[in-house]
Amino acid sequence: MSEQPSVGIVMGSKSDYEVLLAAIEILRALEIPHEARVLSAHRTPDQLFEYVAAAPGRGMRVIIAAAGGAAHLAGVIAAKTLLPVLGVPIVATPLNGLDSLLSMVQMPRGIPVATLAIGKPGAANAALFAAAILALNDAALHDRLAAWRAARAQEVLEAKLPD
Ligand code: RP5
Repeated sequence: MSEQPSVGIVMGSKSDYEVLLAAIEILRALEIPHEARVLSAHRTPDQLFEYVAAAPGRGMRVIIAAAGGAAHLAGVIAAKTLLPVLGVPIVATPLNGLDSLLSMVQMPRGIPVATLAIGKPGAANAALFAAAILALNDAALHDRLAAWRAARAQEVLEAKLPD
């Protein structure tokens, strides 16, 4: 998107991208300007700090951070910004995402990360949570979010089961 991004999606590796597509598709559907970057707390800490420091000045209002394994990305971002940070734990090791979840969710008091579910459901909900935050000050987005929710409810009501 060419517009200044309101939501920044940061993932620890390109291998996380498929999961983050669940977030990107929802941000697109809700017409929320966003961008996605690969930056790692462990592999590119200096570049990560630069990105986070520049984010508010670039119009960013929420950061979604996704990582697997020893998933310190969201916590490190939260340590460097007052923007809300939404964490998405990724399945990346034989521990099936429990490692990522616990690494993200057990933040020390004072540095919050709002941690979502492991994998694609968490990625989708991170996008919806970001939308809810932005909708507090954007009536048109609020209406798009309400319509999105209503459409999902309609899908449930219209679900056809096999005979
Ligand atoms: C984490 O390590 C990444 O977020 C990814 O989930 C995991 C594996 O990364 P790769 O080895 O696939 O680059 O930092």
